Amino acid sequence: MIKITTTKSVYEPDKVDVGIVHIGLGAFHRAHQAVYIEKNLNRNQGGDWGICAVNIRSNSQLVDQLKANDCRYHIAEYQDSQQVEWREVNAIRDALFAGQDKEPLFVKLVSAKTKIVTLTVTEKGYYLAPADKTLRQDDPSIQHDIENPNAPKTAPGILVEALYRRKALGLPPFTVLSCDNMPNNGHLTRQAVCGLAEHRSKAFAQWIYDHVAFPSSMVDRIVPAMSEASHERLQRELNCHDENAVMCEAFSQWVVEDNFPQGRPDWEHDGVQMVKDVHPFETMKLRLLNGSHSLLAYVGLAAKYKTVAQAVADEKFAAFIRHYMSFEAAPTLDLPEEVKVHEYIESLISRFANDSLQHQLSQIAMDGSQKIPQRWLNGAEARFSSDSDSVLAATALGVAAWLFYVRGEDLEGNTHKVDDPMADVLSKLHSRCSEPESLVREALKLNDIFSTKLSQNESFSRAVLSAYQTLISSGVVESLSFTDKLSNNNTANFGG
Ligand code: CS2
Repeated sequence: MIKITTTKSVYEPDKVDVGIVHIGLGAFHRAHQAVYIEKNLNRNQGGDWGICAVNIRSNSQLVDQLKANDCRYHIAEYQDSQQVEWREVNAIRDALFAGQDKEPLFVKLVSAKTKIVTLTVTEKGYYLAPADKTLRQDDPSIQHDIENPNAPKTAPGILVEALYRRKALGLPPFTVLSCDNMPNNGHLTRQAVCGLAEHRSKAFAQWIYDHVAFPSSMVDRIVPAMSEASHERLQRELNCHDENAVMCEAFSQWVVEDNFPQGRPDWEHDGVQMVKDVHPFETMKLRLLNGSHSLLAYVGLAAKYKTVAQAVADEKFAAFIRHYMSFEAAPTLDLPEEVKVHEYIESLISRFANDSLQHQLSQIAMDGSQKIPQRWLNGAEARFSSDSDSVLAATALGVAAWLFYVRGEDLEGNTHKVDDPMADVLSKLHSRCSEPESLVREALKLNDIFSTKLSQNESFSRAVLSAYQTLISSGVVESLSFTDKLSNNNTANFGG
């Protein structure tokens, strides 16, 4: 029998003021940030830090559904298939769909009560070139925002216009907190916002630079997209009839740079780690957790696995990501003092094994061009800078499997959709280069993804080519066999 613990909201939702506007109302926001705010409001019996959650592009249906229920919903936090915490959440006090008409959103953003704007718009929502993280001025949506600054479409454009209006009204700026999986996400958000603001005037961009705080944060909780199957499961196991419910793992972590000039919730009492420097936490999580996720996604899909739990249940895959984390990624990290990397790695493997989550590999495989630089390539580059002859077989296999995945067709001729802003470029690459040699050579020249340093590294190119050839000619099992050989040699040298 499954053990269910129930946690209720204990404050009066009507007594909560909205101090945070959140852009990107998806499952992750509802199961992560909103839960921290819920704990805060529960502990303080309400307060000024309720959330107005907004979608700017898609999913107006979720906004309507939430509003129909006074924005109250539930989270099912699965420790494993036997234990779940069922939590009521009232932290989202208002929801908005700002599709064509952004004015109601600007009313919120320009309110004196709004002190913080948080973002989960995914990597591509910042419009930064994946490899060098400069604003993609030539992107049609950014072009639109440059030409129509008062009616922007993108998140950076919305922030620029809102800050412009606040400045004109003599209101202090809000703090902008990115909650997306990017290294230095605060700095990158500022880069996108200031890069766009420069088109209004250099002086305004400088004002943002000088007066707006963009703290960085590391977010962590595995929250698969909700599917019909997960809703049915919640109905069956928890008798849940909440169409806005979200299911996730029990683990949750949020590390936030403590830089909020307009004030912030007293989050440190709700399990949020408020720190001076988030960078060591971000790179650790991105390269170890997300890096392994992406490896499991591309190599796992090539092996016909569907979920993360299925893939890590295969010993060869567990050995593969253990090898990647221990010998390829961990040595590149400047770890937070309190972290014992060996324990962190093992805890990730057991989190991945949580089979209640049904976390689809195809979900993780989305937007690879935007993800792999910070997950695999920055670490690889760091390794090559300190030792140009490094052997990064797992990373090379990841790149090869990604390259194979973006072909959109497996070896048996079954097709799948490649959901990626660079899908067209990648598909044309495959049509142009039918031979592995030219394909790998041309792929590594995509400097939106691969830095020149990496693409010019001979041993890396050779490793990717050899991994690609093995993958397509001998299959996944043979591709993974290198971990047996290498781990035996390496175990003795790894201190953990
Ligand atoms: C995943 C992440 O979809 C993905 O790319 O790697 O969403 C991952 O589940 C979270 O970052 C975990 O904190």
